[in-house]
Amino acid sequence: MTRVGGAADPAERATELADAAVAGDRRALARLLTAVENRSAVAEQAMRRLYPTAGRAHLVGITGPPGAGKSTLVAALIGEVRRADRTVAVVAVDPSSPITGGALLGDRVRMQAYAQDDGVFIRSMAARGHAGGLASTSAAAASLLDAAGFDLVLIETVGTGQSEVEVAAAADTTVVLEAPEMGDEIQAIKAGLLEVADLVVVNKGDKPGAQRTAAQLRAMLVATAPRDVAGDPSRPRPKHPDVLITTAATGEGVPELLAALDRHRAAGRGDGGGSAARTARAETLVWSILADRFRADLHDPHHRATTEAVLADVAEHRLDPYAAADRLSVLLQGGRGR
Ligand SMILES: Nc1nc2c(ncn2[C@@H]2O[C@H](COP(=O)(O)OP(=O)(O)OP(=O)(O)O)[C@@H](O)[C@H]2O)c(=O)[nH]1
Ligand SMILES: [Mg+2]
Repeated sequence: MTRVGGAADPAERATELADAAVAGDRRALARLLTAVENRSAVAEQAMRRLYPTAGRAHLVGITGPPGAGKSTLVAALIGEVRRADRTVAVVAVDPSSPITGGALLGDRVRMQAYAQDDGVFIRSMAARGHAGGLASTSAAAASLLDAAGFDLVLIETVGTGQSEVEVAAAADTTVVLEAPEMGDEIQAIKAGLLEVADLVVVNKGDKPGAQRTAAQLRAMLVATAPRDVAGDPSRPRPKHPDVLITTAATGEGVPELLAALDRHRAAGRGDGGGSAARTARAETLVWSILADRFRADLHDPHHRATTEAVLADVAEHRLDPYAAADRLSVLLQGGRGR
């Protein structure tokens, strides 16, 4: 018997793993996600093979400050999705930690309930490397889970400012989670979070202040509602997110949340609004690949000495950064097509 994924050549190995993952082999799927995490050649080959078959799943980003209850809510959502006999994959992407990948660890026990359920797949991942790593890791993982046939793919990430924007780039629907009485957090979400939210959820509805927090958020959303930008396809569609209240700990409000997710999905499909999000995601994916390639080329042994000299000139103000970019792009064009 040949071991799945035993091939040495990345393309062959990716083909084996991809086909096995699509056929329902969860260990093969887990290995593909490890490859995505490591940005390995296997991940690239698997994406080449599977991306054309993806595009069916509803990709939902769930973000918000630490401790707001994202993982608890995800666990409750899994239960709700399974009761509706739909399948769900969860990827918790940790933007900071290169090792623990542990955004879901706190909920090990709750998630353990689904260990034997083939309709549920749960995975923590670390987003390594440069800016944009979170978006490209999330988007690639989501595409593979999509191709593997899950109806819903939930992407949990802790809100740290930039990360909301990045997770939004990987999702059809972005849920921003808040908890009552988070004080200064309200200011933080004002800046970045609300802009990317398709749905705002105040969790811990059992705590005092939940209604007040929801009312504050609603007022804030009205005050900052974007004006409709007609006829400019390059501008994202203005968002008018609803504010829901959930108590993830008991499941209260979770059926309503799933219904709201389904409505958002249906609306995006119906009026073509979803295609702007999909085009933005496509740009994120392709751009991160181009950026990786340029960076790799700059540090390639053929070019490293020149790159370092040019960067040193910029650092010492002997050369302006635009002139440096001109010089390096000429260099790379000469070196392309290796
Ligand atoms: N009272 C109450 N507590 C909740 C509720 N939902 C979650 N919690 C608690 O809030 C704490 C944090 O929950 P998590 O689900 O781990 O929060 P998280 O947003 O995933 O946290 P990070 O992944 O660390 O960013 C835990 O102690 C939960 O039990 C809720 O609806 N009500
Ligand atoms: Mg969590």
